[in-house]
Amino acid sequence: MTKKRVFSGIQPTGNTHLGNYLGAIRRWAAEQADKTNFFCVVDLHSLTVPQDPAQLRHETRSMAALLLACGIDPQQSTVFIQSHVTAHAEGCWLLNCITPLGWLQRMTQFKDKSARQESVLTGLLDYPVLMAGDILFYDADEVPVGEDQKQHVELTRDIAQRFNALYETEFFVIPQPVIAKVAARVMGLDDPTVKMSKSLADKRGHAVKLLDSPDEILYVFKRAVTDSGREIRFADDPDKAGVNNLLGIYQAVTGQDRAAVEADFASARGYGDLKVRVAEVVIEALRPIQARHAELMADSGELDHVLAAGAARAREVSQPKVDEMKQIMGLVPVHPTF
Ligand code: ATP
Ligand code: LTN
Repeated sequence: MTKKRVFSGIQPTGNTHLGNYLGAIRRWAAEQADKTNFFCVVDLHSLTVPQDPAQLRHETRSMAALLLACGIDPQQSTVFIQSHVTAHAEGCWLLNCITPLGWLQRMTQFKDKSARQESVLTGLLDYPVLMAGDILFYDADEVPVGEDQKQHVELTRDIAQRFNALYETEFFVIPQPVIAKVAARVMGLDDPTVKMSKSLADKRGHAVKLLDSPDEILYVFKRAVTDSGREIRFADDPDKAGVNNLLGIYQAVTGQDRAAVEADFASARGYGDLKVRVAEVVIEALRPIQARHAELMADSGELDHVLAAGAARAREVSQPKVDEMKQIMGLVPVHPTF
């Protein structure tokens, strides 16, 4: 049986938070063994909003180190930096030329992010086309992402189907989004009605960042917004969004089912206890990740080697796909003898 192909990406914009870990990275690591995996630090996507060059360079390496620290194994998965593989930018242009503008203008993330910017860059609008290329140039069957990226994967399917229809081919594999059942949408601790987000994580109290100190994690959880009640159980009630979010984090970290989680808190004395207990399990889960991250960042050799090998493997897969796509679209290939 051929293995399923998996592609996913994460932006190196710093502030990697618990939502990114529980909704994405941890699952990539947990499910890598039986699949052919490509995990990409999508630095080109980060350029769609203004970045400080030195910081972007640092965050890109730090993000790659974090993927390894979270258990992604370079023996089982190809880990690479998007800009190291030119097929992504080259192929994105080709996809741009078959993607209707209206499809991009409708994207929720574009509407949200552009509303927050004074000046909106063209790249921000084009962001989902670059992402479609990431997925399609690897013939990915599955794209494990958080709930917020589902629309982009659906757009990827539309772009692939449009290409296949226009050129009467089955060239592109039509990928499926794979969304977690637990922690698909970790909410902000300061406001449980918005998703925990890197772009809001500079505000203290919004997110638990994977590299935060134990003291900071405890501080942020202790200040988490809840409600005026005392009952600690999952509830289908928007007023309970804060408690649901804390219980959901606890559930995802401990791997228990809902009933076991509620039983753990049966004798708790109010929300104060809940917050401290959630903080404790998160601190313990992040401790080994932080230690391994520090080790990888202190000695760049291992990381550089993994990333160079990852880029070489990623090129082997994606460049022939983009070259074939150019031919299908009518571009003249370089003559092989010159
Ligand atoms: P931003 O909100 O600034 O766009 P982000 O927090 O969504 O950034 P990304 O790098 O875009 O971070 O996302 C990496 C992965 O984490 C994606 O698969 C995304 O779906 C997932 N993810 C992001 N936020 C959450 C969240 N709050 N809960 C669960 N998964 C999330
Ligand atoms: N847009 C995604 C990151 C991303 C991605 C991808 C995810 C870029 N390319 C390809 C899955 C597959 C995000 O913001 N989380």
